[in-house]
Amino acid sequence: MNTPNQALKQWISQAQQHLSPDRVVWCDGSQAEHKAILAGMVESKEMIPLNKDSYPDCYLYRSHPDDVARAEHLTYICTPHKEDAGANNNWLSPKEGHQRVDPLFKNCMQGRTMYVIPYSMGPCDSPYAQFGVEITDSPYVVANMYLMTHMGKEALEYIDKLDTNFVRGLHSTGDLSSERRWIMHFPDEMMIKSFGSGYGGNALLGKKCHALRLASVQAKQEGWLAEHMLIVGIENPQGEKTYIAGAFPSACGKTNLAMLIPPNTYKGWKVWTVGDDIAWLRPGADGRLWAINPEAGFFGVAPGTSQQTNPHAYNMLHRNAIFTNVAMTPNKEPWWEGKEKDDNTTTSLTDWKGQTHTASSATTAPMAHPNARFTVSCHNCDSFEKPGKAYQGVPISAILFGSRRRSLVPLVFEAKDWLHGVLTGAAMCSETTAAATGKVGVLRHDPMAMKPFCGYNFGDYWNHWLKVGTNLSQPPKVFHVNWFRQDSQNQYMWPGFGDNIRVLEWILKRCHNQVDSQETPLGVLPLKGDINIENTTVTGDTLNQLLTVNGPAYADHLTEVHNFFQTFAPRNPQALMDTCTKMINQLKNY
Ligand code: SAT
Ligand code: MN
Repeated sequence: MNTPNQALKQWISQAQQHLSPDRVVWCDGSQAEHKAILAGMVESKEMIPLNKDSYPDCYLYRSHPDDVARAEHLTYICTPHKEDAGANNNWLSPKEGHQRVDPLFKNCMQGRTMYVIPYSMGPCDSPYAQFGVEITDSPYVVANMYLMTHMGKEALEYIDKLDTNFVRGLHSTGDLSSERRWIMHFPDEMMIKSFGSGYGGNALLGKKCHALRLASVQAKQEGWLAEHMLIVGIENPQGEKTYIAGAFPSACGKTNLAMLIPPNTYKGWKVWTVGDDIAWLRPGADGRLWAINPEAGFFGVAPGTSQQTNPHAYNMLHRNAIFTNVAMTPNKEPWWEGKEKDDNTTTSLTDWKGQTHTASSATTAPMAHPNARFTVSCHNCDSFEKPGKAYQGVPISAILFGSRRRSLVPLVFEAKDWLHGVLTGAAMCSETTAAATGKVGVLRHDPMAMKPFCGYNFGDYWNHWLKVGTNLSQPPKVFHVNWFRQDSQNQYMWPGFGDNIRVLEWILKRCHNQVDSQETPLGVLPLKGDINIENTTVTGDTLNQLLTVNGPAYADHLTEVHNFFQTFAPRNPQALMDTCTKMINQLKNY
């Protein structure tokens, strides 16, 4: 393929010289190309075709066993000044960043194919689309980018006219050694260099690297926000749609919330899926915040996904899907923990590493990796709201911040105003999940669910959030939710999934000024009886517990949060510190 874009031409030719691939393939993004890539991987035994009848055009991919999640400790932001990356990021100077990875890339594609993937984040004709080109030697990446982005010929036509204004992403799986694995971001150069991992978040460079880490820096400069958020439209029985965006850490239910199906008693309610992972939010001329989903597919966590927990997701996985690190049944169907209700199948399964288990080799280890994933196009999803021509996005009425907290944090509360909302997001702590390498279940600070994804100093980030809000005449209301509270028997106290509509219903009523509430020092809480628990197993007593604010314990938590904010001094906003201090004092005696 040819391009009149001199900057692109030059970069590709430099890359080719440095990487020494056997051949270069420009991806056109056609279905025929996608099929051919998959067929090639079947031939080389990198992909296993799944059951043709029950899972047509579905494939299983098994990654290297040490390459199953994002590697946050190997992910760097390379800026001239360390303070611009902030204590929330690993930092190297751009010079050191390049020096660390460039030698690894030298001749790394000898004997391999170098794929050139032009892509757009957001529909190409959207005024908010951003373009990039990823170079990779991984056909798995090509196949996933086909599902996750708008890639190929059309994107290239836009890039042809862009001069240098596109992101350059260089990726090679290398030898997959975790000793030689780096994910480097160069915001000033709009460049990413990722070496040594084939895993989604590390290798599909349009996703976390471009659409969050680099885009967050660009958004700060241009007055918008690039966030780790789902976007949904909730339609009530009167046919009115209200859009909300929700920030939750990885593997905390964004996909489930984005595809929620209300219980039977919620007749006439419907949820439309706009996005499940990333939102680009811009102030509109009307003073509201407008959001687009820059992605074209879903890269979701498979374990736990079932006909009960997420019917839309479950249904969309039965055709044109790529499964990564799931288990497989003898008739070549994908399998994971929690797929079928009460299914305890562990024998005769082939686990995610390719080991087939018999009764005698039964093990308690999970058959699917806890971070096993599916990749599908958005168009597979029945509840997907298709973007229109020259797409400008949807107006956001509420922002949810959600963390995974077994104790302390109530089911829902509303922030008193934008400043308090920013504090609520910045104060988020959540238990770690299998989406990143490291221990699971450890409580850590995860402001706005952006700890792994904010491409610059959190202090500057919070200032930017405050600024964006003050420029909105109709800012979204901000809420905090926690679906994950547990009782003394470690049982979940809230049913979650489809029943979360009960909390969303209250949130919507708050957005439309249809329900009263009670003010507490933590925030605005529902009045007793305003969260509908009819036809659930939740008792009034449990709901009371879920909506109780433990003042002194919360004050302790916020004292720790205050210390955390302090680590971003002098860039942490004073207004945030003051509000936090005020809340601590009020909560102590509440
Ligand atoms: O692996 S990804 O980063 O793409 C998904 C996630 O962890 O949020
Ligand atoms: Mn995510």
